[in-house]
Amino acid sequence: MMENVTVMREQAMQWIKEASAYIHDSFQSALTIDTKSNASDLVTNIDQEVEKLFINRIRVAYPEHAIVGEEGFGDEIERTDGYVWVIDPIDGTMNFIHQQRNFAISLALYIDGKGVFGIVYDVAANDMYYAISGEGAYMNGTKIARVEEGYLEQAVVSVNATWLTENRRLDHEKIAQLVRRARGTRSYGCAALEMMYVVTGKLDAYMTPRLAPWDFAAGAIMANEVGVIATTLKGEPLSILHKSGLLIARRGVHEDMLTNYIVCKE
Ligand code: 2AM
Ligand code: CA
Ligand code: CA
Ligand code: CA
Repeated sequence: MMENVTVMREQAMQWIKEASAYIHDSFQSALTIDTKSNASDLVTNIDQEVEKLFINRIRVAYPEHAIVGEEGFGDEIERTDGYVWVIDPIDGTMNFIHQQRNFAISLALYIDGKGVFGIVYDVAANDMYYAISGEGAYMNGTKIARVEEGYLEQAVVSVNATWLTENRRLDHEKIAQLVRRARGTRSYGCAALEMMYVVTGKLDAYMTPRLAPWDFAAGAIMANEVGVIATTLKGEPLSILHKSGLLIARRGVHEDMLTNYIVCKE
């Protein structure tokens, strides 16, 4: 089984390289841009084509596996039984469109609801992050060190600026207090990469009010391998069946933010 997992992970990385080459080529041609739930919820033809590329590859290699992808070309699942691939073909679509950087491919395999491996690929920087459950996490082939406990006063926290205005889900005045106490704040607009920055110690925490399984499925496996805590904003475990908020942080910072600053209104 372990051998099999390694083969599958290597195969998935090949598909990611293929998808990356396709995305790089797309920089030469015009994008078709549409909106989804609101004016800043964007999708391009490349998001859709890259998702189809992964689904085609997985269907040929593993026809019996389920696939959950953001753009809807995969399967709808209600249970986590068996093999489930969870894919975000382009995480950070707004960055992809406006900046051609700070976006990623996120791909994970779960078996019976448990993370087996997760891969996040920073397409513009050519950084490959992956973890196999129980075997550690790697960045560009080098093992990532365990992330130690920390303190909010020394923490760089990634938050979205919209949180500082009136917010339906969180108490924005508490978030303002958090921002004042932290050493600094950043905002990158790519959930999978922000998770990788916490996993590699470049950020100490990242919080966001609403993500989908394809945003955090790979990152959660990476976090687990280095001792970083990833939960919902209520401190509950993440599930590949449900959308939820996300708080990912090193020990100490996670507990402090959860108990003192994150007051969920719903
Ligand atoms: P996406 O680019 O794949 O949609 C910043 O917006 C981060 O939040 C990105 O990782 C983005 O993923 C994610 N996100 C999740 N749900 C979103 C939504 N409804 N609109 C915009 N971004 C969303
Ligand atoms: Ca999207
Ligand atoms: Ca996403
Ligand atoms: Ca996406």
